[in-house]
Amino acid sequence: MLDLFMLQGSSFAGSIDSLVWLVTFIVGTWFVLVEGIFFWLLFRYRKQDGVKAEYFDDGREHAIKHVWIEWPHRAILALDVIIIYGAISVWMEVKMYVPVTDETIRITAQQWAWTFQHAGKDNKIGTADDIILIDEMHVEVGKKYLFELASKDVLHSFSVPVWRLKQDAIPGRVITGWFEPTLAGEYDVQCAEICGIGHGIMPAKLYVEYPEKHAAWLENPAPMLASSNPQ
Ligand SMILES: [Cu+2]
Repeated sequence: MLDLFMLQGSSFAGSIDSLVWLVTFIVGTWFVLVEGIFFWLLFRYRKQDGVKAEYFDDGREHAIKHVWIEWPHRAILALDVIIIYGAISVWMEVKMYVPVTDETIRITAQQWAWTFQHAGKDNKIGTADDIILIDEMHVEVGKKYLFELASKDVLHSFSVPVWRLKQDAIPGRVITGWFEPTLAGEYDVQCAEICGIGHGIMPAKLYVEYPEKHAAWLENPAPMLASSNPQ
C-alpha cells in the first residue's frame, strides 16, 4: 500500500518497505490489542457504587501473572526474533555486499551543495571525460552503480527517498555503497543530516534515464538545472 504514496525506484526499495511493514504490522497489532484490553479494563472495573476494591494475596495473583505476563512476553520475544531476522536479511542485501557494478559515481557533500562526478563516456571514473555537476545526478535505469561518498566539511547524509537509500557522509572518510535504479524519472535528493544553517536548502535533482536518453545526455552533458534556470 505504501507504493500508492511512494514509488519504489530501486532494486532494494521493496525489501526495505517490506521490513517497515513487518515491523508496523507486528508492533501495530500489539499496540491495538494492549490498548484495547487496557481501556476495556479501565471501563469494566471503574468505580461503581457498592463495590469495594479488593486486594488478593493468596497465591491466585501469581497464577494470573503467569498467564498474562509470561506468555505475551514469550510471544513478543518470538516476534522480536522474526523482526531481527528480517532486519539482518535486508541489511545483508543492501549494506553488507556490493554486487558487481557497471559504473562508479563520486558524490561529495559540502555546506551546502552536492557534487556528482559521473564517469562519462569511457565509463571510467577519474579520467578527463568525467562529468562533474553540482546538485544534479544522472544515472541509467537498470544499471548497478557503486557510489563513493565523501564530505568536505561536516556530517551530511545522502538521502534518496525513492530508492530508500540513506547514507551518512563523514569528513575524512570515503564511504562506498551501491544502488540499482529501476524507475526512470526525476526525483529528489536531500541532505538528511542537520549540517548547518543552509541544511534545508541542500537538495539535488536526480535524473534516472532510459539508455537512449542517458546516451544522449552523455553526448551533451549540459546541466539541466542551469539550462532550466531563466537567467
Ligand atoms: Cu548537508
